Amino acid sequence: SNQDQLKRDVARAALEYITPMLEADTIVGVGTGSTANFFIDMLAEKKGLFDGTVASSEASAERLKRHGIPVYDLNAVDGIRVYVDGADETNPLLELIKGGGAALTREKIVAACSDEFVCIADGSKWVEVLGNFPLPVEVIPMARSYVARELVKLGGDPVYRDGVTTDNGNVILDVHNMQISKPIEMEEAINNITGVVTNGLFANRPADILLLGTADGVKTVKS
Ligand code: DER
Repeated sequence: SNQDQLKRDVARAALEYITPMLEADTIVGVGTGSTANFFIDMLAEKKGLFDGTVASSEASAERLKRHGIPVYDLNAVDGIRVYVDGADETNPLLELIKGGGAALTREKIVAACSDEFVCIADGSKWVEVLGNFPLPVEVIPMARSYVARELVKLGGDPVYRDGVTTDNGNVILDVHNMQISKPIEMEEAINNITGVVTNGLFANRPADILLLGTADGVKTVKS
C-alpha cells in the first residue's frame, strides 16, 4: 500500500541517517511496529559494521535474530548511540503517543538510555494536538480497575485492551477522548497514578529528530 511505501521511505532515510554513526562498538536501539520492522530488515544490510542492538520488544528481538544481528540485554551494554522507532502520533514538538504495539514500557526505557532518538513515521501520524489516537497505559493487572477510575477523573475514557499481556506481564488500558494540550503535565499526572507502569506519552523525553514520510518525500523535523 502507499502507506507501506511511505514507511519504507522513512526506514531507508533512518538507515542513511545512522550509517555515519556506525562503528565496531556501536549499539543501535531498535523499536517495535510495522515501520520499525522495515528498518530492521534494512539494518541487516549494515551487519558487521556495528556491534549489535538492544530491542524494545521480544518480537523485534526475534526479527533481528532472524537476520543474524546480535541482540544484547540492555544491562549488558554501556549506552545506546541511537534509537530508531515509530510512533502512533507526533505533534510539531516531536512529543509522541506510542504503545499501539503494546511495547511502550521497553520502548520508553530504550529511548531513555539512548543518546539520540530518531522517530520514523508516515505522514498520517502527524497531528497538531495529541490525543486522537487512544493513549496506551501499561498497568499492573491487579490495579486495572482502580487506574481506570483515576483516568476517568483525568477526563479520559479508558478501554481495557482485552486479551493482551505485555512482554512484562502487564495489561493495557487505551484512553480515548483525551485532548492532550499539555503533554508533559498529562504524562506526569498519569505516571503518578499508583499501579501505572508506563504511559504512551513521550513528552518529557520527545524524539530528537522525526523522519516523516509524505507524498512529497521524507521531511526532517528536529525538536
Ligand atoms: O507501539 C508502538 O509504539 C509502535 O512504535 C507504534 O507506535 C508505531 O507502529 P506502526 O509503525 O506499526 O504504525
